[in-house]
Amino acid sequence: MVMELKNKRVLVVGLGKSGLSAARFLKSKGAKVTVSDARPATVIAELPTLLDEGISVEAGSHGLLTFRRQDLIVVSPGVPADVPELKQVRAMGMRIIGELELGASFLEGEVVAITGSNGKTTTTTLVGEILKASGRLTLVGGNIGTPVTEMVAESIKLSGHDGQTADPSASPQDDKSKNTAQDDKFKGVWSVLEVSSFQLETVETFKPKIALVLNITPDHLDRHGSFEAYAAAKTRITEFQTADDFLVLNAEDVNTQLVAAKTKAQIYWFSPKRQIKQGAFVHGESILFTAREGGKPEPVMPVAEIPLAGAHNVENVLAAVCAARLAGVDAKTIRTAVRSFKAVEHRLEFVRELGGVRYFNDSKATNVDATVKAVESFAGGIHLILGGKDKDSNYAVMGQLLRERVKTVITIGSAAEKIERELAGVVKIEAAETMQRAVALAHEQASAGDTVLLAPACASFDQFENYEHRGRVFKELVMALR
Ligand code: UMA
Repeated sequence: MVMELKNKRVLVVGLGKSGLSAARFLKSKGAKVTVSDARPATVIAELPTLLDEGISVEAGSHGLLTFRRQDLIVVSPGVPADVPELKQVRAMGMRIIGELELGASFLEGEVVAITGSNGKTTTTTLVGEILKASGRLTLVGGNIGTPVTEMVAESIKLSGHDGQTADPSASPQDDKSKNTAQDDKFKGVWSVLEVSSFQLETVETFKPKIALVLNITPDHLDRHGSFEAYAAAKTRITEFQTADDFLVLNAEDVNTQLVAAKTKAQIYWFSPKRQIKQGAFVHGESILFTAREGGKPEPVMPVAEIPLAGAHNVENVLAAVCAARLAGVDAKTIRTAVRSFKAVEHRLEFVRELGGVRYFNDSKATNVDATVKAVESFAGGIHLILGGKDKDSNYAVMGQLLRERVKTVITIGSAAEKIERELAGVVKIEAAETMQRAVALAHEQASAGDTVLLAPACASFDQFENYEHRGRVFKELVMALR
């Protein structure tokens, strides 16, 4: 259902990437737009341009009066639900949605939505690559970096529509028949969206054709308050799905199994360990897919052809295989696209080899589980850079694994002291404070055959703009080593 926005008073809260895109999108739909950002006006570079565009800006703090005057509020993902002004207007019955909800309700075509504590970006990129390789008109965005409201215009253009939302009950097969007069390969527009718990918290109709929950392990506990609340936010990916939709879940992750109880969608499972009745799994050396319970498994590709390091990437590929088969892509195209897939920047990205030491950048490992997966990707001899901004995480749970595989932990950032306390006696620890010192220390300590791994288990915001910035700084320092 298309949201009527013309002449509506809409407030956008937060003026980062999402807020900026949402504000411009709303303006283009004829809304009277105000944005409110807690940062002072002097540091908001876009402020003069926004004013020129006819968008009002409140900066420095959020004003209750501004919030009360609206017909609709659109929040950026990074704005917590318990901001006092939001709490007050919510209690008054004000409609509050997120940028994902706003953008997705205007997207043309079908949506594949991917969430999980780890692997989201790799799987989103991979599904996007497979759909593109199959000839489908494919857009990729969401938490991965492109706000959904920024994708809307392109989805409308690609669909050849005039901006009217397509029949939401149409299946991919219907799309195919609708377009037979055009290029045979045309099967409608597909938007592949990485979606975070922050974005899912504020959905009210979001209904992906295919939803994937890769895994649910502790993350963002500082924002959600508890693991249960975090898992509940992730579960909302399937809340509005119906029996015509598909939900892909990890058979080896007990927390995604709980999502199964909450869905009306058709469930497909994936597992690297056991045969699955409906979904994708590893059998011997191969990945197989079973389209329906009782059906014959079809071979998709040998596991050895996956060009990404780490057992977790086998799971990501299995999830992508499910999504792609459900979108109607044949096994041969999937195999070719996976084989030519390159590791995504900052996800277990190989940087260089120097003196027999291999350097890997996994700056996207912003929680403990991601770090565990990164460490598990190497047999031993690891010099691990840990630290950054803590998210109420428990680092002690890594103790056994680090004892087995890590030679030195090198700490950086504001979480360093907590990490050192929780891992004391487990493994040799060196305090470096800065990334520059950490890379120098790692270089000093590592010998031929070792691995230096940045997989910090923390957010980056104490010392860097974001995890990409942290990863780039690490890579530059590594490339400068002689
Ligand atoms: N702000 C307020 N009031 C508040 C809190 C924040 O005004 O109470 C303002 C800040 O001053 C700032 C703005 O809000 O100006 C930031 O908004 P934001 O944090 O939502 O950041 P965006 O730039 O809009 O980026 C968001 C996602 N960020 C977060 O979820 C924190 C990006 O995901 C996403 O790529 C982008 O939208 C486009 O969709 C990043 C992320 O870290 C990569 N995601 C988390 C993760 O992957 O773990 C969930």
